[in-house]
Amino acid sequence: MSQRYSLFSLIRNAFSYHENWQKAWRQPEPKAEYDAVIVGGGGHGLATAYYLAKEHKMTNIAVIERGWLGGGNTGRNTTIVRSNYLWDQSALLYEHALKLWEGLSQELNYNVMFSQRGVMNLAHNQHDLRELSRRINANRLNGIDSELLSPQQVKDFCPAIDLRGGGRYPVLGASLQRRGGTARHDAVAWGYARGADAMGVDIIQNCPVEGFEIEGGRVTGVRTARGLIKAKKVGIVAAGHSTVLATLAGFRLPLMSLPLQALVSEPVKPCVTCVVMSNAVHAYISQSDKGELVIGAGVDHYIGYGQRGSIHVQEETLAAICELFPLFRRMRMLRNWGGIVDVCPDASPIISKTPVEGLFINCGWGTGGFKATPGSGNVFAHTIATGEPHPLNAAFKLDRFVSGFLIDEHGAAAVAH
Ligand code: FAD
Ligand code: PYC
Repeated sequence: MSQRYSLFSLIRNAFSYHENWQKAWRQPEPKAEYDAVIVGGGGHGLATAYYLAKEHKMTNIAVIERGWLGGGNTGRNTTIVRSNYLWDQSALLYEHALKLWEGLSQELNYNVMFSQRGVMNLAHNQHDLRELSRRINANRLNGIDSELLSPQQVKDFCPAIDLRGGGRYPVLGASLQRRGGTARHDAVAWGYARGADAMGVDIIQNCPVEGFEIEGGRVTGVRTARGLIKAKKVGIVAAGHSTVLATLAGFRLPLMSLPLQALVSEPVKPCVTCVVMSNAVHAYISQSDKGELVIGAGVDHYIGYGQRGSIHVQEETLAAICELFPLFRRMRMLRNWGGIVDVCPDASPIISKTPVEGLFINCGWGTGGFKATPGSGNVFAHTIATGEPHPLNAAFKLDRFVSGFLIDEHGAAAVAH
């Protein structure tokens, strides 16, 4: 804990009902012009601003958020972090992120509660086993920790599981990434926001971007609900609304915006001490520090911007969870919610220049971008600052959908979509 938040200030603030609690970031009026504007104040946008300021010394910049920081998918996700992706390009990008996660609380001087409790992906049939083995081998060739567990090792690692899987989903094994785990989603947004603000970045909330100023094929600013803001460079990081913003800038993206749901139970004593995911049953589970079971589903298969989904998807997810964890059959669910995930045809992100000079885009993380937050912000900042991709995001260009060099990560995405 920093001196700013010393024990004395905590006690003083507790007795003054937090009246004098120091603000974690300023609420500045937007300037008329910035060197760069980031559209979207989720984790990725805030991380981008942080690394632009820290590593590229670009401090005359702003993050423009239409709602509140982290109010999009950052604050709605189930916080699973891992790097066990199949192809080299993705594995290296997600592993870059995982390494940054490992030092993030220290880097930001803000506890993001990163907990490396291990992530298991279950196999329920021979095909699952072969696919997991292939991915584990690929991970190990990239120096990423990944191991294959027998059913008994699965049971030892997560005693709450019933290996019979209700007869429908017998557990034949699992992959395990021990360095994977969970983090506190809000804290990630707040930590990056506080860090960026301290270096002079303006964070402007309640300010939707409604259009782009483009002159001679080059972006010169953004039109917002609070007026025109000029900018030499603009980065769009607006998960759930990437296609909406691209349309405003005059180009199209190969994305579908789909609802993705999650729900939490009443809190109980610690009983699931790792993350368990299963592609086949379209469900995954972990336990929050408050004790709630955090359960997620696959996507709802229709395009929607409602930030909610269908009841039958929750029912199927819970049925599967009860088959794998019969001891949870009497648990009550507290609440559910949805986010809008922008899914690419190859289940990999786009971190790229766009057809508009000076306009960059970071999108298409689909169901799995939270884990990438630090790495994504880091390489996107490089792309914006230098005008060229970082070696780790060079393969994630928009033109791969023209060249055909797709990076198919449907299996590793591990959430049905
Ligand atoms: P966001 O946090 O959505 O930020 C984008 C911001 O852009 C929003 O705040 C939005 O308000 C803003 N914006 C949009 N339009 C405009 C505009 N016109 N002007 C200004 N601002 C605008 N990933 C994992 O790795 N692990 C998981 O366990 C996981 N679980 C998930 C569970 C659910 C239920 C959901 C919905 C997603 C999950 N994800 C997970 C995916 C993950 O949440 C996202 O990929 C990631 O959070 C995207 O971060 P972001 O910062 O790009 O987006
Ligand atoms: O990408 O690991 C993931 C994930 C888990 C839940 C949703 N996405």
